[in-house]
Amino acid sequence: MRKPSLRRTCAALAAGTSLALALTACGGTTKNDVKNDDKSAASAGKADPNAATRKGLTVGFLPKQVNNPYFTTADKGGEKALAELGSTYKEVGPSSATDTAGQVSYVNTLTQQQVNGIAVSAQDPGALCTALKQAMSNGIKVVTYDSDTNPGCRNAFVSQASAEDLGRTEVQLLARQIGYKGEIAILSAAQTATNQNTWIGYMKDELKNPRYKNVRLVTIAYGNDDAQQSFQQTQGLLQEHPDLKGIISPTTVGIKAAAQYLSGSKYKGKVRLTGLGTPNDMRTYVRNGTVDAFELWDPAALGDLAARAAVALASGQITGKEGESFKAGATTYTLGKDGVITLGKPTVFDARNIDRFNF
Ligand code: RAM
Repeated sequence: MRKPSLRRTCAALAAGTSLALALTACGGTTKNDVKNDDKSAASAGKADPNAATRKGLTVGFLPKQVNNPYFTTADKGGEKALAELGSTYKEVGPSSATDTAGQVSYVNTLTQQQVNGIAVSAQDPGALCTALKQAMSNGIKVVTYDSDTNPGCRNAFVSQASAEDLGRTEVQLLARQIGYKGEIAILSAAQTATNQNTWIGYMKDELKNPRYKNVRLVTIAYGNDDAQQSFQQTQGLLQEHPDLKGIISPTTVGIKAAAQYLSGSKYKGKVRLTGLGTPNDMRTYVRNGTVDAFELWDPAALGDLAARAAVALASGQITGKEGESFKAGATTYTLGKDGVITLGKPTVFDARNIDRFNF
């Protein structure tokens, strides 16, 4: 019997398995072979902070959700940075924040297209791991931004702010608004979202402090970063917990929907709401007294940093190890534990400063 030719075997593999797997099995077409002909630090696995910034790269942005204004702003920041660096931006992604299979297939497509870098906000920490490892083994540099995967499944994580600060300050903001007394609830995004779950972990820890002895977290609801589901979840929270005094929604989609619900209900101004929102989404609700204060970072600056980190990785200036540094615009960033790069401190918005911001 004749042995199948390598080409035919590979064609069959490509048709029957994920293309990323086929790429690895069928050497000769992988990015490693095509592009790793340089002797840069990137291919040697050692960072060279003085390596030249490579141009002509392609970085694919894969947000949790493409039709979420927060990600539109973040990814525009990435696009602008890549244009400045002489590289190319592309964006792919699902329209639902609970489509982990969709995110996996977008990673596989980017791998197949042999992009140089992927910047991804993970809907689920574990679901993307195999596909991202496949991308990395094909020479693609992977940064997570906004929402991380497991540290072994990417080169670096570009974090919006300290997760601990975000979790604790949201509890502090709400507790102050309800006079440190009463039932509170959390309206989160997807149940699997790494970023929200990390922040919620710190919120629970903050609540252990005796100063919150009269504050009780009664439940966590999930609106899946869907406006309608988040609105209905808010309505459900108030029906089930008529004594509720406050809600924390650590998602731009959730806080907007909760504010919309509260402002049209008898709870307006009585049930306090804080969390993470964009000033443009929340302006109406701050002006009409539904919301006192909430916080966020600049999403465009997060996208900008994700793009620059991907290019620094592809240029060999960093490899993802703790202690390495790279320049992003005028600022030098140093990688922390597990390859975490932190953008900075979030801004708290209230009636006094909200009109100074436009995003
Ligand atoms: C939503 C998403 C995103 C989160 C922001 C605060 O847009 O869940 O991941 O960082 O809210």
